[in-house]
Amino acid sequence: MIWNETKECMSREEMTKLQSKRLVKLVDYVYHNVPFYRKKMQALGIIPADIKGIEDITKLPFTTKDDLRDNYPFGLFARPHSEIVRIHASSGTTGKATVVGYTRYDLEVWAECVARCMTMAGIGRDDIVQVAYGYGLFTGGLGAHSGAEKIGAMVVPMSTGNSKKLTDMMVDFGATAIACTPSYLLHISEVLENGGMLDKIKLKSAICGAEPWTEKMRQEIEGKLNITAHDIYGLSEIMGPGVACDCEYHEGLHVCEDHFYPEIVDSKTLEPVAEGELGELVFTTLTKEGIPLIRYRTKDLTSITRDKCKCGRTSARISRFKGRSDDMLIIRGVNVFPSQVEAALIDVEEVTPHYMMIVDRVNNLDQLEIQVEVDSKYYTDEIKGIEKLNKKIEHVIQQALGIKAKIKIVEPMSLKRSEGKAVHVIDKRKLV
Ligand code: DLL
Repeated sequence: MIWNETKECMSREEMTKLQSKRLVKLVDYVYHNVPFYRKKMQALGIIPADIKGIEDITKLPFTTKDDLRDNYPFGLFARPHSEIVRIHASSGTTGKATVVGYTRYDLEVWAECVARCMTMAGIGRDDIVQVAYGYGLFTGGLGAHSGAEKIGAMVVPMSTGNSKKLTDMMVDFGATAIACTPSYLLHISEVLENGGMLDKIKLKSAICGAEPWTEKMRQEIEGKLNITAHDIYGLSEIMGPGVACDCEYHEGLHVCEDHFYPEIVDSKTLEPVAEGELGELVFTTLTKEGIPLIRYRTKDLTSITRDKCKCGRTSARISRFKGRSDDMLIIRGVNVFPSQVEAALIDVEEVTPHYMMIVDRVNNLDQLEIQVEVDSKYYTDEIKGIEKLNKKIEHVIQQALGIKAKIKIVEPMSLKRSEGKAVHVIDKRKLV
């Protein structure tokens, strides 16, 4: 099959029928192969025969990250070890890692889903793709790698760790596509710019994900590198990268919903919300063999639409992520997402989109300091008009967040660059 010439074009009715068929099979499968689900269903008084189609999904219990941790490492696996051919794990900053296992079939489905995403990003077999997500237990590297191989592209498995080598090879090999986190791509663009290499690259497309980023940041990256940048989403519990991706219209991410059934629920009541409303994304893996999950709560906040996209694809689309419910900071009673700071700073010409938020509590009052890096074009020993710039950013941030923040302008390239998922927050309130 030639991947860059196919589109997923099932009608909604056909898709619902397929999802129903797969859900019925899945429920029977987990009931008989995963004691955790059997017990959960028994506690709710449900047997597999009660689930007759996708409309019955709300009868089923939710699964959380804690359930994976409580069953660490292999307790939720549905197949014996002899059939599991790969393990990945997400590190997690707290608690035990969550471990996932793939059968050979799971790896095939994964490669196919990533191949679909790459196709959406305009990448095909004539492309040279640098994969600059980390290889290893993190799903980014090997996930993107197998999708790029599936479409027949020439894959350069860079991983992370050496930006100079990456940019040199980008030029020498004539790489036409790159897969990495958006914050890393922003850093790569700086390395290219500082090395005077921007006009030597042949890059045309990037497929970025693994962390929240704003539409403005996407456009900023496109402008800096003269490419199209696409948003790819996924999580290790469900599969890895390739669960969803945006097409050339960038109006939401198309979900591979024949394999991963999406729901959006209110994270407090756990009731489904209406189409177009913001809520927590929940996934049921419709075809996974190794570690099938039912109604897995991702904690990612988004909305969904099932309207046909301008590109012709009929698959459900989720909106760009606002962040995770557990990334949300409550500062002086106001809900704040780091992505709001990113969006606000992109409008300020004199600074870069690199920032660090430091939250502390002084005399029982929350304090927010935002360190912002001045753009090298505007940097002098004593940045000219620093007070004026400070005031300007203070104002922009207050407008965006609804609270005041202390702004600290720092020198170009002084904030730490990340090669994987960027860290934008230090919450000292949690450290005491
Ligand atoms: O980050 C898988 C991945 C790798 C996705 C490469 C895309 C590209 P985890 O380490 O398990 O897996 O982290 C999953 O990262 O629940 C989201 O909170 C966040 N995330 C992933 N992609 C996006 C995205 C990988 N495009 C967690 N936008 C998810 C916003 C994202 N957040």
